Amino acid sequence: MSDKSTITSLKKTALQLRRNLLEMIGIGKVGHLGGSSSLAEIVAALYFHKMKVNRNDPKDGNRDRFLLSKGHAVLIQYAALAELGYFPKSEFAQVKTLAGALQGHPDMKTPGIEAVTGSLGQGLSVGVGMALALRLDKKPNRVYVIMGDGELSEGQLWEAAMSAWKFKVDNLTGIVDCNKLQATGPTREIFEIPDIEKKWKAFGWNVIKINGHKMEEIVAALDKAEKVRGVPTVIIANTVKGKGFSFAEGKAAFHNGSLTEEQFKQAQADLDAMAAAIEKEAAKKPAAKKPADKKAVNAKPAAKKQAGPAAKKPVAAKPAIKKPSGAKPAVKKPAAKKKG
Ligand SMILES: Cc1ncc(C[n+]2csc(CCOP(=O)(O)OP(=O)(O)O)c2C)c(N)n1
Repeated sequence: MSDKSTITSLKKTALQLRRNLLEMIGIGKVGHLGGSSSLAEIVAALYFHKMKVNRNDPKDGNRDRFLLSKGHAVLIQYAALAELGYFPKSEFAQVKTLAGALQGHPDMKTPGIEAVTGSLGQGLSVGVGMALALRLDKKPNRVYVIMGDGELSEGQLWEAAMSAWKFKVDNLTGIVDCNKLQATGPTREIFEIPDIEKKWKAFGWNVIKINGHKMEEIVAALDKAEKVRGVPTVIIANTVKGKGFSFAEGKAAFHNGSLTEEQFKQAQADLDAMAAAIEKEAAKKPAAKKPADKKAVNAKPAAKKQAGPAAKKPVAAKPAIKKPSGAKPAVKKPAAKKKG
């Protein structure tokens, strides 16, 4: 469990990422606001809490890997990489132009970008390969792959899912940004996958379902995933496309839209309101603990029958390397450099 100050700090970081996002999108420029903002909390938790990253060296051999398979949402990754100091925020002014270092989709020329992604369905394959390579190198690092729920209709992704189970790739965590919208409309209308959880389980994965905007749930899920041995874990994060921007929430039009001056001002006001809500929540005293419900404590969980690979139970392992807790964004110790 992370303490309240860590959670508050991470919520503030997510807010800052949204502010960076807004700065990049600006007025009258086309940008992926929707699928970027649905990821703000998850990206904040990964880069500023969970992942081992080196602020002084984006290519540190002992870093964890972040792959944005839904590469069109790269603005939220740029928002985080700039906060880490991998490039100056002045780059935001020329985002998505050939003049700058920040392309419209992830490009390995940008410090902190691990792979070219954006052709949907490919990131998990890259991630499985990286995770296997880390294992061969006997490194304790993890790979995180973020996918979209619309992206799940790509066949290559399921080949990678099968191989991750087959090769027991437990140093990889998949995250599905389940915002229920694609570029042009609801995922259920364009290519419905009725029960995403069952699908991943059938492919042998350990599945954790969370609210992808609740920082406590994100951090807890990432911690749990890290401890599972023998099978890969996927976190299915229930999110809202456009989260944080009142006029864009749940609207496919802001998948890759532009903002009017009025919408830009509204967006700033929305983020100011979010900041105030975070402060208010932080100032709240913890609620008194309710006495435990005897029935619930004594109830036995119903036995589950599963067939195929899903029947394999993930095994919780000893906690991995202890991470420093605290409110500070994860300033990681520069790890010892390895040649090659
Ligand atoms: C192989 C491939 N097909 C089509 C596209 C065009 N495209 C870009 S974003 C997108 C929708 C993705 O939906 P989802 O994965 O749910 O992303 P999110 O809604 O979270 O942004 C599509 C079809 C693409 N980038 N790659």
